[in-house]
Amino acid sequence: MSSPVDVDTLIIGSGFAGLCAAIKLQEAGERDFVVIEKGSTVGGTWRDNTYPGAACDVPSQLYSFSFAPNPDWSMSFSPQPEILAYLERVARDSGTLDRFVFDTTVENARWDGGQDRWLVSTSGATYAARVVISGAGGLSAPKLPAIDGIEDFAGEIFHSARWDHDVDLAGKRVAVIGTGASSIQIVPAIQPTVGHLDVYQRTAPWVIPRNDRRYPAFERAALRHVPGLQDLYRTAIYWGREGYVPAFTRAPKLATPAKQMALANIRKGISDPALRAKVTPDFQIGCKRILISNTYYPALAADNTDLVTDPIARITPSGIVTSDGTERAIDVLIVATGFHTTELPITEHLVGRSGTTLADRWEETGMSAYKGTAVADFPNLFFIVGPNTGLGHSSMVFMIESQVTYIVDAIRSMRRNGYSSVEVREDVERAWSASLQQRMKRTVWSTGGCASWYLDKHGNNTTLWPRSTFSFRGALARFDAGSYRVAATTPSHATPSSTDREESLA
Ligand code: N01
Repeated sequence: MSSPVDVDTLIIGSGFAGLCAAIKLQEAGERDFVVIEKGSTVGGTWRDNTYPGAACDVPSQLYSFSFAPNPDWSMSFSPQPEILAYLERVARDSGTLDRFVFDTTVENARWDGGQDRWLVSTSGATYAARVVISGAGGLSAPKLPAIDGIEDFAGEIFHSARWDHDVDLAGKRVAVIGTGASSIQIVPAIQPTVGHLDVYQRTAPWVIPRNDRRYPAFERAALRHVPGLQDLYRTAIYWGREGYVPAFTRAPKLATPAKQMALANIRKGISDPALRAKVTPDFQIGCKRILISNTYYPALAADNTDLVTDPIARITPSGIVTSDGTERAIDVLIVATGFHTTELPITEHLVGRSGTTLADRWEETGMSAYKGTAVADFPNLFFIVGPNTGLGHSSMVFMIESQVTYIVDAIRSMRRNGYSSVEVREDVERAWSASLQQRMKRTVWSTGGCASWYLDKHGNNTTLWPRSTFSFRGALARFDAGSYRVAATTPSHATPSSTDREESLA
């Protein structure tokens, strides 16, 4: 076997998270890194989700890197192709792409305590990395429903995140299972094309209007040329969104205006009282992700659409049978049933200091990580978009940038202080998680009367951040070595970064 490629930092994934880490490491003078990416290009979830109607439900002025503003967004909520093109451009302009290894999957990463290195085997080379950063993302592994007979379906079948563009839906009998964020974008996009559409709803979501608009040319020109204007947009959107936090975390009654908007959205889009009743949720708004659409309800009300609320009993080779015994024949089955969120798949491949995979450790305890970033027993491993970093109201890019600041500071601090490993103290991690779970008790996600993918099998919310995003940023502003067990560098690994070398020559 050939010897591993020595690298200082190995980043897994090249979506917003991995790309941000690469750019910020480079800016910090840390040039000895690789980015391992299973796909053929950057973009992560924005590369994989190409379904018709895919768009962001956070305004792009905020859902973009603070250090790479884009005055050319065509809409206030950008469509997926524009976001992907943005990420590709940012990656190209950053000058980091030569360190990206595409079409390569991380198969196993094992901590070698003797060397204070991660031994990372991939479908290509094997690497010995001082630090591993996982930007593998929370929405990367599609979840297929465990429905009897699904594997016997003889027509076309695909998940929303693996859209099969070779399948022509025109005139076909199509079923969509699920009514989450992906489905409510897909349904109105395909309803005018298909012959007949059955939408299988298990739980009705709350859907408020999407106040989207096209940016006229003069506004885009102003955003490009007027100094500070884009920052102003971003700041206004940020604080507008941040204003929703108390409604989720402390006082769900504050969401009453949103509920009124959602009910008005139903009345506007649907005239049939029976259908209105079917789509009206029976839990508190905010308990599940609040969705935004002006076109979803009209698409459900269209003549060629049926909303099916009887539970699915089984799938046959030619259709779907509901619990009342009705079989609806279909040609194409679209599965919009979400992702594995509370058991991040990458964790099956990460083996820590004590020889246990992170998946096994979390199987017992549920997901937890100090500051959503570091886990005891897994030295020199940092997560981006780790446990309890998700948001329902604002931009994940803000959270990603906060975590990357912390991680880059950790790496620089390791170098400056000669640490060969840093491992968060178990008591610190436990106290962090206990305090988050304590806060969770008052949130609408726990009290709102719904079951959601935010909650794990123990009933704990291990996905969302239950405070303001600026408090998250504050908590991650600097690497706090005191919360970690640190080990001193072995001489062979005491390599200064390029910047440190430059500083020491100055
Ligand atoms: O997945 P979901 P998604 N039988 O898990 C139903 C992000 N996102 O892909 O509610 C029948 O939300 C399930 O029913 P229930 C965003 O963070 C962002 O739509 O569990 N139905 C639900 O209706 C989002 O939250 C954008 O009862 C079954 C649906 O499938 C996340 O991705 C756009 C079932 C799954 O909804 C996931 O969204 C799209 C079964 N066995 C997505 N199993 C933006 O705009 C599941 N369901 C940024």
